[in-house]
Amino acid sequence: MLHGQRIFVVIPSYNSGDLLEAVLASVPAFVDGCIVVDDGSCPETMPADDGRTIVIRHSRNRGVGAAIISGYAEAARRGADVAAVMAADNQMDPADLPALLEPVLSGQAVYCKGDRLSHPECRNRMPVVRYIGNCCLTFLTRVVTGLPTLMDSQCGYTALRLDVLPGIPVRWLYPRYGFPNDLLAALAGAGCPVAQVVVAPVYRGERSGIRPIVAVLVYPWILVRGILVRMISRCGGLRRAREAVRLQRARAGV
Ligand SMILES: Nc1nc2c(ncn2[C@@H]2O[C@H](COP(=O)(O)OP(=O)(O)O)[C@@H](O)[C@H]2O)c(=O)[nH]1
Ligand SMILES: [Mg+2]
Repeated sequence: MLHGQRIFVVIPSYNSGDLLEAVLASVPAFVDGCIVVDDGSCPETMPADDGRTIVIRHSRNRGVGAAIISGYAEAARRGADVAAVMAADNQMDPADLPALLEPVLSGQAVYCKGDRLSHPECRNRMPVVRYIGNCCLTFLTRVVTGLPTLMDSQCGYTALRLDVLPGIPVRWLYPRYGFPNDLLAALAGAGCPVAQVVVAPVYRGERSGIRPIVAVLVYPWILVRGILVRMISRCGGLRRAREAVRLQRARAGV
């Protein structure tokens, strides 16, 4: 609990090995539940369900975006108000979690995302190809979403108010690595306020599942799709999402 609200962490996991254990151990004590979504990994040791950790499984690999959606749904079922997403490869610093949650808990935003690009150490820590790719995708995602000050569109460290989910066209969201871009497009389309806070870029030689050639070929398609997602979100989910935002702001007195 933080500020009287129930906080869950969703951890999408695919062949994460020992790193997952380190992530779970690092999740701060104020977090009420951790939902690990195992996505058809090769047989590996998964943590046992306990008081705080819940493991759900997809029988086949459906992608990181689909896993996050499953995690959100499970967290909402268990009464969470806000769900943060942390990767299973220990690349998200738990010390940044309170700052990431703050705009959502205070009612300033429905969604808050991390921004590694504005961190003073980013250029030293982030591999140069990732840095350049991220800057290009951030620029294009600004165009697609209409969020002119957006930074680090590729950051997966996020916090979302779960009561906006019914207003978002969830089944249209891209289920794999372009998910954060698509979710931003959907939230922008629904008029939901988005915040961002600077978080630490963590690179300790982890292997990314994103292959550069696939990214170059697939991301343009995902971004074009994002325009459609934004339009669908604007038309379909607008009323319910706006109502949720209004209620939340009224509750927080903003
Ligand atoms: N559930 C699920 N998680 C995935 C999948 N692909 C990646 N992930 C998780 O998403 C997180 C980030 O993936 P990664 O490949 O490291 O991306 P990067 O850090 O942005 O380069 C990690 O926690 C992975 O375990 C997937 O297909 N399913
Ligand atoms: Mg990674």
